[in-house]
Amino acid sequence: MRIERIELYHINMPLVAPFQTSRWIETERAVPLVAVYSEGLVGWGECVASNGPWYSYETDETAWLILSRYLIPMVLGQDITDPSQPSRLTARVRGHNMAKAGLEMAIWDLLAQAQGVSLSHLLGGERDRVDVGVSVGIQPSLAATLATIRGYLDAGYRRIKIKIKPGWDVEVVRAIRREFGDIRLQVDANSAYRLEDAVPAFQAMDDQGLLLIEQPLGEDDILDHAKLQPQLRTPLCLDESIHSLDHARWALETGACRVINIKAGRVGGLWVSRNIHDLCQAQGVPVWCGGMLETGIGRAANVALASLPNFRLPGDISASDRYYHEDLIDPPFQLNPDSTLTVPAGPGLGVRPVPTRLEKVTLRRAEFSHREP
Ligand code: NPQ
Ligand code: MG
Repeated sequence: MRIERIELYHINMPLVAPFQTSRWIETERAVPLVAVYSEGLVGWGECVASNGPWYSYETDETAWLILSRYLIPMVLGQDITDPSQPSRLTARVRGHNMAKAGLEMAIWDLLAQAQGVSLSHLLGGERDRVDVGVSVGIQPSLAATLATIRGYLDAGYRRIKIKIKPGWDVEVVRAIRREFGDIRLQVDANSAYRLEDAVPAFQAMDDQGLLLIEQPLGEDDILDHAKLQPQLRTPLCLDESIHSLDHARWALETGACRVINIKAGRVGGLWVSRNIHDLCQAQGVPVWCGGMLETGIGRAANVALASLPNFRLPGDISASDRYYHEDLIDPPFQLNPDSTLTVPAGPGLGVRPVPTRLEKVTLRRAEFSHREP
């Protein structure tokens, strides 16, 4: 399929409540959306870069720049026939994985639509529903944390992840266990610890039956995680540290983790995500799908990705109303009673923005067309 025209939308969506991690707070979600046109079809992609360089160096503004100036010109006018092509066409750009992934998602949506198959099918997915959980931000108090978790359990979520930081960790986990017993529970530090603090902090939690401890150490670290993991029974899971298939291989070879969180945005797209999935599957290492507070567009891609067989732990892929009063898509994603989301069965992503809703949240728009040489 020849890529004829691309539109970028810079949107901003208010969150239902602020989301606080160990290191920053998100109150709204400003992201670039990508629409790719070919042969009368349109494919949609969401770029998950944050409003500020807190989770990674990418922001909505850097992604907009890199997409406009470099990535979009690399694919415009190209004839795309297989799903590894977007990654290869943009490989010359160093980093900026979220920008790459947003564009690639739109092209995969287009390719799947052209073949008349779902994105899940194109990826090699095998499930029609995926297990999901909810990620609970750091709350103002322990009582607020327990109340928030109770609300999500009542809503039907059967896996809880809490954000932790030094001083907000062991006691919170113990209190959750006292209140809710042996629910499926995991913690995410977003790299707030150093090795010397992490050893005592996580040894103190090692008897709490946690599913995993996510990214305790540096966002660019593998070596110290490899020193920490052997001192714990609980599996470590890397998130921020894994940006490529090589990073995943290094983490597994050094024993830095026993689980990997896959976010297509962080690793540069669905093609790399699937390769990391396959590597982990071959080595018996489970993966799960992370979340970046996506709108329905990015959420649909996450659900499709999580339908692959080695996604063996519940994803951070909550229903739309966990984050937004009104999603871009209609109907929004809703939680099934068994704590799953249904994988869209329609062609491509199986969802698209409602034009009037997109218009309401759009800050600016840009259009790129291929000029015949
Ligand atoms: C994580 N997500 O697993 C991330 C952190 C996170 C659901 O816990 C904008 C950009 C908002 C990046 C919110 C969850 C974000 C973001 C949260 C990353 O570490
Ligand atoms: Mg994380």
